[in-house]
Amino acid sequence: MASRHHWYPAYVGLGSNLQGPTNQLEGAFELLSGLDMTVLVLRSSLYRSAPFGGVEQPDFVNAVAALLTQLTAMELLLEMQRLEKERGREKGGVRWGPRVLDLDLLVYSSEQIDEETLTVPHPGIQQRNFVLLPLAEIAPDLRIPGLGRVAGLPVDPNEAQISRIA
Ligand code: ROI
Repeated sequence: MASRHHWYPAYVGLGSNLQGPTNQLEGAFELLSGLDMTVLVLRSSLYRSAPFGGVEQPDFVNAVAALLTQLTAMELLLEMQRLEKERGREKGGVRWGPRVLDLDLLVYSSEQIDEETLTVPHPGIQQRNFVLLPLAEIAPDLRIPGLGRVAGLPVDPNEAQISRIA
């Protein structure tokens, strides 16, 4: 077990397009702020975004949370998966289909992790406006291992539109 003396910055992407997406995200921020050994430091605005990935489905609401945590990346991932489940997310739904709550570990400290169940930085960060825009709102100067400074990353002009809603 890693020592519990250090606090690591971690960024989590939130998304929902079912069962009241705005309320789902509000609830998810609450759940994240209740995690053991973890502090919710910042939350972005909520953004409405057209679905990415080719499956026809309702628009998403997306946001990003900044945490400080004493959990390891893998421990944090397991906690996030527990919260998704608690919120009624079913495993084995349509790939790239709709979801009640999706929590993605985007960045964990300066770590680069490539394991079967966890890739950090999250490979979907680049050119997904629904991740980049909320992340740039709260952490423009964050340097993502392998990618560089958040505010310097290109937003994809071809990606479906996104707008700040709250
Ligand atoms: N599209 C958008 N806009 N936002 C998401 O959070 C999101 N999540 C997904 C898929 C279905 C790939 N598309 C998405 O998992």
